[in-house]
Amino acid sequence: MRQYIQFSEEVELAKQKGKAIVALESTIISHGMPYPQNVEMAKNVEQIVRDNGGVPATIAIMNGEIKIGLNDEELETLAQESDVAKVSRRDIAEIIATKKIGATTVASTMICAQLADIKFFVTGGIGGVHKGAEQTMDISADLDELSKTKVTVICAGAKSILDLDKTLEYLETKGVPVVGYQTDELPAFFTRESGLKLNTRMDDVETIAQLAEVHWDLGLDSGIVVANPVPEENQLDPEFINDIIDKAVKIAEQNGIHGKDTTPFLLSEIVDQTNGQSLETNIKLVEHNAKIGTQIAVAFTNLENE
Ligand code: PSU
Ligand code: MN
Repeated sequence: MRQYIQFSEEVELAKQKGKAIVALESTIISHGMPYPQNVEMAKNVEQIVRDNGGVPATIAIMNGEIKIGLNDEELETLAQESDVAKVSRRDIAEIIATKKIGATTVASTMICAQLADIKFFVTGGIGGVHKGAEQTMDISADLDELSKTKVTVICAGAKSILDLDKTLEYLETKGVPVVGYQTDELPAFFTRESGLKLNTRMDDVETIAQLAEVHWDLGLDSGIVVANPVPEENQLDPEFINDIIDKAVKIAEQNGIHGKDTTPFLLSEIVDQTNGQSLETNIKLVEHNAKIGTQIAVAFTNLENE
């Protein structure tokens, strides 16, 4: 078989040394945030992973290869170029075969991480069941991926651009553990609470690492979601942001936005409508996820070496 995976030097070295590697996605860079905040965020988050004892592996598709770990030039390309494809499971083969540039979503980053034997992945928010899914059938491929790919995803829950209730129901049906980190509720990305109680709460990173070890030891071959609420001082007022989200959802409907364009459209509409306030919160929560996610990955590596 052809070789499809290309490790950066930093990640290659980390693999040899058995260090905790943390995967990071690139759709958040290319389609989730504006330039130049997107590339600044990407670099900061990588540094936070290093500062917490891990090694960052930002993932993207370039030159017919899956890149595990990117250099500054590659990050800039993803942040600036307008023709970067948004790559989910469906698109991986096409973008590799045609040698286009692709930014990976949660679903495809999980796939690439598993191929590269990386078990922990930090992002902002996961995709989910969209509002009105009864009509549109718009359910993110992220959820199905979580049901069958062995990667723990550390996020700040999911945005209330989604139907969070149905998103949790879907994950329950698929047998995906959703762990609240120091919270009883599913965090709603910009806000710490959604009103939706979680089945599982854990207050320290070691216990989460143990859960992951047991889950995978037993051959329960799914992903795991760790929901880590945005820090108190960075959260937005729920009424303020939910109002804006509702408007954004309506505008998307009126403009016939659908398929893979929906989430990026809503994200950029929300940044505009909040005059960038949502962007600041978004960056802070990813940074916080990087810290906690790396601590979990390091705890897991320590367990493996016991
Ligand atoms: N949610 C966010 N920010 C993001 C995304 C989701 O708050 O950047 C991105 C992630 O890459 C996620 C993708 O995997 O959007 C989901 O897209 P869709 O809803 O089309 O599956
Ligand atoms: Mn969708």
